Amino acid sequence: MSTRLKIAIQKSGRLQEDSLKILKDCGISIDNGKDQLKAQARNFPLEVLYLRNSDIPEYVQDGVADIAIVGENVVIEKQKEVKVLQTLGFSKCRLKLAIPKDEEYTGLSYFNGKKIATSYPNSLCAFLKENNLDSEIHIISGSVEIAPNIGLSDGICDLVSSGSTLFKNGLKEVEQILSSEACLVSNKDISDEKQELLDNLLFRMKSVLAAKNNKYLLLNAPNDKIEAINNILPGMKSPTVMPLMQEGWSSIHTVIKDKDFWEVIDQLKANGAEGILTIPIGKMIL
Ligand code: PRT
Repeated sequence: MSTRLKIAIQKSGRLQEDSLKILKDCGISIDNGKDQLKAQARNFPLEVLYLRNSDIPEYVQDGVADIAIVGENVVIEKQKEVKVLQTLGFSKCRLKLAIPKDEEYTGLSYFNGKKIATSYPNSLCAFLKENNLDSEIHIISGSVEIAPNIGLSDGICDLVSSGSTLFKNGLKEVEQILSSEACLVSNKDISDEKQELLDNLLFRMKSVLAAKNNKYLLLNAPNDKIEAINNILPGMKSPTVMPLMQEGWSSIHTVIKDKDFWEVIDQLKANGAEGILTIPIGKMIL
C-alpha cells in the first residue's frame, strides 16, 4: 500500500472549520461524511483523523497521527514531544489571568496566597514559578469564569479572545501568560517517504498563508515620482512599471503586505499616486 500521511484535526469545536478550510485551500478534497472519525483525501495521500483538540498532542507524540492542526496553547499545556512547523493565523487567543473587576490590582504580587481556577495548570504553574509567586491552583475542566462568583477561587487563568465572557462574569484581565493561534505540528520522527509528503503539504500551506497576508497593488503615478514611490513600497522585489497611454504617467504594480497597506497609503497619495487598487491573491509561491 502506498504511503499516506495521517493528519489529526479537531473533531468538533472552534478549530475544525478553519482546519478543513486550509486543507481545501491547499487543493485537498476530503470526503467528509458527518460523524466520521476518519476520512481519506481524494487527491492527496492524506488520511484525516478527527480527534479532540486536547488529545491531539499525545496522539502526534505517539505516532497515531503524523501531523495535526491544533491550538498552540494546548501544545504548550500538554508538554508532549511534538514539533511546531507553522502557525496558521486562525483561532487566535490569549491565556490570561483575570480577577473580579472591582478588586484593586496591585501587580503580580497580588496573586501571592490567592486561589486561581484554571484548566491550564501546567502553563499557570510555569508562569507562577517564573515569577516567584505562591498561589494555589484549583483545576477545573470547564466554565472557569464562574469560579470567583461562586466562591471557588479569587481569580482565574483562562483563554480570552473577544473578552466578552470575562466582561459578562464581572472579571477583568490583569496579566497575559501566553498568546496562541492554530498551528501545524508533527511527530518528531517522520519517515523519509512521509517527510516528502509533508514538505509538499507545507509548501502548499505557506503559499496559501502568504497569499492571505499579501495583496496585489496597482496604482498610477507621474513618471517623475516613480523613484519616490518605489522607495515607499515594501514590495516583493522591484515593482513592475508600465507606461500609460497618457504621456508622462506610468502604472506601478507590486505585492504588498496587507497590514502595511494603510501605513503607506497617505505617503503614496502625497507622492501623486492615483487610481490605487488592491486585489486579493489566489496563491503566492515564495
Ligand atoms: O473538546 P476539545 O478538546 O476538542 O477542544 P477544546 O475544549 O480545546 O475546545 P474549543 O473548540 O473550545 O477550543 C479549541 C481551541 O480554540 C482552543 O484550544 C484555543 O486554541 C482556541 N480558542 C480561540 C479558544 C478561544 N479562542 C476561546 N475564546 N478556546 C476557548 N475559548 C473560550 C475560553 O475558554 C472562554 O470560555 O471562549 C471563552 C472566552 O471567549 P471570549 O471571546 O468571550 O473572550
